[in-house]
Amino acid sequence: MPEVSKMKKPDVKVVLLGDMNVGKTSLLHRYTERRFKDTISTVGGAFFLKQWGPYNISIWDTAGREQFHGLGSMYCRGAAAVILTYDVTNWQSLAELEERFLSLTDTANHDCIYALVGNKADLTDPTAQLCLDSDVASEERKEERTEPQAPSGCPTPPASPASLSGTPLHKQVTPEDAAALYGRILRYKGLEEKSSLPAHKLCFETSAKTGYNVDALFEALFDLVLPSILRKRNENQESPTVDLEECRGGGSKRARAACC
Ligand SMILES: Nc1nc2c(ncn2[C@@H]2O[C@H](COP(=O)(O)OP(=O)(O)OP(=O)(O)O)[C@@H](O)[C@H]2O)c(=O)[nH]1
Ligand SMILES: [Mg+2]
Repeated sequence: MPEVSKMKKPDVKVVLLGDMNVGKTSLLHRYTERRFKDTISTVGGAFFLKQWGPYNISIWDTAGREQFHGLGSMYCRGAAAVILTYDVTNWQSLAELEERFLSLTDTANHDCIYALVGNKADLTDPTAQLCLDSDVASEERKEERTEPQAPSGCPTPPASPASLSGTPLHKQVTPEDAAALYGRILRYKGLEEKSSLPAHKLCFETSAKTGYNVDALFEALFDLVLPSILRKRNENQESPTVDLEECRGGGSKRARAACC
């Protein structure tokens, strides 16, 4: 386990929120591990620290199950961006964002950025079945080399109902539905549409399964939270915190052991 004092301090926090089964954990796996793997329903929450240039970004994956609902606002505290995730084949998962999850973001930063992400696009949209990310493609080719029977190119791993039947599933949520919800989120936050980022910059359709649009989502958000990072760093410079470890000097090891 890494020594706590050596862990990098996150500059900013990004939180994944949304109903159970929409694919939050799978999106995080796809982005951080470049693959789609089996998941189990998340308990509580977990975070991943991403180095983005000189900055450290913590990405929090939260549980969508109702029993963990109370934790949501705690995870959103101080968030610079929230990824509100739904499943494009499940209308209720979009409705839940407004009914159950939006109020949890009241604890986020006042200038928090809200992205709406419709995952599982591979089930409805042939273009999302194609793997466009060259990194993802090369990782998956590596995996294929260990499984000689797999076809070449960029297949979608384990078979889904859509890929089995060859017929795309019915898309229950359109980009227009997502854009309309984005407008309502701005109103809920008391923000003017004219002075906010437009819906097309913050509404994404993704596939954690094929990697479609996943890098584009995270990287667009990281670019957008840069002002938050710079502001926080400036604030820290203006009111620097005292490093107690340094002040303790030679006695620091004993003090840490006693404390923990
Ligand atoms: N076809 C397809 N299936 C997906 C995709 N993303 C996730 N899944 C599947 O959807 C199911 C749920 O995925 P998770 O990532 O565990 O969902 P979650 O939102 O983290 O769920 P909770 O942790 O319970 O809140 C799993 O069976 C995944 O394999 C996707 O992009 N396409
Ligand atoms: Mg999960």
